[in-house]
Formats: sequence, C-alpha cells, structure tokens
Amino acid sequence: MNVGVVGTGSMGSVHVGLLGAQVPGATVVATADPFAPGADYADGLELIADPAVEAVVIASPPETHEALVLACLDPGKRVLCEKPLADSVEACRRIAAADADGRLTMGFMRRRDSGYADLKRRLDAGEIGAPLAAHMVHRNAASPAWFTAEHVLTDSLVHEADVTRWLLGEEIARVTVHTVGDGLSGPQLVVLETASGRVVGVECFVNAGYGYDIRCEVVGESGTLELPRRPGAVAGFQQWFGEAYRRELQAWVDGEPGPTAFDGYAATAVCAAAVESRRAGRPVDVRM
Ligand code: ISE
Repeated sequence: MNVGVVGTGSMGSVHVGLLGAQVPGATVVATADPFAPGADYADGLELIADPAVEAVVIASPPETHEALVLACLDPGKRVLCEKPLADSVEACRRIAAADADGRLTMGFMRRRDSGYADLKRRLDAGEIGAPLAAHMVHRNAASPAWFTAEHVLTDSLVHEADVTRWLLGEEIARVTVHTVGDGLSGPQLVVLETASGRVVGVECFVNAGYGYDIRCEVVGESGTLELPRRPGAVAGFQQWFGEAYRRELQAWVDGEPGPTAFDGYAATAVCAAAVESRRAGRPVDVRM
C-alpha cells in the first residue's frame, strides 16, 4: 500500500519510521508538512490529490483534520487519523457522517497494546464478573510548551475516554473535572459516569517529572483486572506504546477493522463535556 503521511512532527515521524522499516506491505511514497524542509509537499491537500498516494496517515494538528479527512474520503482513499479526530464535536460529527463506508481508522493505538488487549479479553471472558468501576492514571513526564489545562482534557484524556467506551462497551453519559491550581503543574481528576451507572476515575497529570506512566484497573463483581506495571522509568508515549503503534499500522495496512470515525466522535464529545465541566465547576452531560 502506497502511503502518504501528513504532518511529520513528533507523532508523524514515528509513523514514517515504522511504516518505512517495520510494517510489511506499506511504502511511504510522500510526506507533507509546512514546517519540514525535507517534506515532499507543504500542503497536505496536495499530497492527498497525488495519484500515487493510495492511503493517508494524518498526524497534523487537530484543527487541520476535518478538511484533510474529507479530502481523503471523497475520492475513497483510506485514512488513519491521529487523535483527536477533529477540534470540535461538530467537525467530528461531520466526519463520521461522511464516512458511511468505514474508510477511516482512528489512531487509538491503546486498543493494539498487548496489556490492554489482554485486559479486554479477560474482562469479556467474565473473569471478574460484570465490571463495576475503573481507576485510570495518565501521566506524562512533561507537557509540550503549547499545552494548556484544556489540552490535558482534549489531547490526553481522549485516550481514557476511548479506553473506557471500548473496555466497558457503553457510552459515557456524564463528566466531572476537579482541578486544583493551573491544571498543568498538578493532576486533574476526572470522573466519567457511564450510561448504565458505572464510574471511572482518571488522574491526568502531564508534568509528573519521573516519566511516562499509564495505569488501568477494572473492578468487577468478583475481582479486579489490571494493566501490567512497567519496571523502571519510561521516557514517553513513543516508548511505552511503540509496539502498539507498530501493530496499529500493520492492522491498518492489512485492512483489519479498527476504531472508527464514530469512536473518534464519541471520545471528542466526552472531552468537550470535560472542558465544559472544568470551566463551569460542575458535572456536565455528554451531548452527541
Ligand atoms: C499525546 O498526544 C498522546 O497521544 C499520548 O499518548 C498522551 O500520553 C499525551 O498526553 C498526549 O499529549
């Protein structure tokens, strides 16, 4: 499959590296990035129009996603879109509506992580009975300079929104965010309530200093299941989820079904409710 990659910053360069060296069946035929002198195109729309490009990875900033994704879907090119799907719930809704035949795969790589996949398999096999609640931790060693307290909710929490929907198999109905201080130098605590009344607590802390750390424990009627802990400090998500990114790309190239545009839309709706909850200081219902 001849792939074009739009956006060659921190995430896009990981995709270019993996596609070029560790994903049989894929060839990177073009890149686009207005800030990378070595890119084939400055404008992602020109890359998408290139007849040599059969499928596209979008790893540019979220506010560029809608136009790029729609330009791919129109001529029927397959897309792997990094999270979040777009920068507003409305844009995500438009994308999901335009993708009736499922050409878009969302870059929710955690679903391809062996620890998460095993947890999901054991949960679905009924090992702990019906799930009742979950506890999650999302820590980054340091946040990028452009990150705000709201990016913690739209860019980081989006993973837990997706993982919650995927693991528990139902929608998130209501979100409450507790922030003390600036929301960057300390943790934000988020409570997700599902449609059937399960509760998920998430600590999102993007300047934890000691390293990257992801935790997830699901509490069921007869026990608990937990992601395996990693010994020693891990620098960042590129290291923690490196193998998950590789599997995500291989599955996409092989045409396996993955998270959809609707999944991207639903996760962004949860994040929008979180942003509103943080601003208003009260629980907010998820509107889809
Ligand atoms: C980043 O964009 C990611 O996707 C990482 O997985 C996440 O840990 C980080 O907080 C995000 O900013």
